[in-house]
Amino acid sequence: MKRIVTIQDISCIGKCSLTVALPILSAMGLECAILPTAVLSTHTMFRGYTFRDLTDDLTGIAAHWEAEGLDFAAIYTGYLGSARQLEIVEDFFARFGRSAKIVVDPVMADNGKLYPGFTEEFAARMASLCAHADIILPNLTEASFLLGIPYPGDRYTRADIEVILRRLAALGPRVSVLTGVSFEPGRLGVMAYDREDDRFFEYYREHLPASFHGTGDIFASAFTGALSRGRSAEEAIRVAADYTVFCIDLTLRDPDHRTYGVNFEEALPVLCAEFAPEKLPGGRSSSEKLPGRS
Ligand code: PXL
Repeated sequence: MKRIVTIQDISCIGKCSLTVALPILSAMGLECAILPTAVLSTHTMFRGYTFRDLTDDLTGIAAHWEAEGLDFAAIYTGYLGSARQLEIVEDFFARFGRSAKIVVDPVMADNGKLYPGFTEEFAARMASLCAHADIILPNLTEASFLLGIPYPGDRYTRADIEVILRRLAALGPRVSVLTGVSFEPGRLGVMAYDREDDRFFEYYREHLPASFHGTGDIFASAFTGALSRGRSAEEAIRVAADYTVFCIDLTLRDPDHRTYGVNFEEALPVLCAEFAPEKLPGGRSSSEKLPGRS
């Protein structure tokens, strides 16, 4: 089994960051180590959240793992809370990045605005972190802050998006995956650019009439999982977009749904099935009942 590590916060309530990454990556058949950057009572869209900064623990944890000779097939970073944490993560890439695919989700903004606590200076530092990544996964707002350009809102053409993707590629990553792109009413999706192959690819689904926190983390987790299980970046985008849309759809079907995050839990069996072993012990197929159940 491959081991990967994800570096982001624990929002105790909120269905985002580590509380979605860990279950999703486990369901996809990956050992998922975690490097928690902070513990918050909720994600930052609630008012009055608590915040325990774990910056001082990160280097010691990394040094212990290095002393143990541990390595990772992939390193996946999400929400990082300060410029100091970006520096520590850069050091982590230097220690463990040689044999690992590095996926950076530059979590910091959405809908044209930075999340609470983030600054344009932080965004510029995040752009430097992206230089070390194999793949980056910004939404359109984050891409604008990374590049220091105005957020285009919904007034853009395919040519504009191609320019943005080429400029993201110039930061350094091989593949830039831009989420939340729409060229047609009712359709929303992802457009990506592979710098080495000089190739664009894209995938769109129906635009469901709601927006929830944590869906970017769900997409990034499922994407990193699919990539780590051997799928190409293009296939991983499909897996991740289909799973994310399924989670949103399930959520909207429940009139009593939570407002702070989506129902990714009841959608997990879809991912489990997609990545199930061909044969279970005793020659059972993965669709059969567990041993011992009648
Ligand atoms: O979903 C991204 C995210 C992760 N972690 C924290 C957040 C957010 C988005 O608001 O507040 C703490």
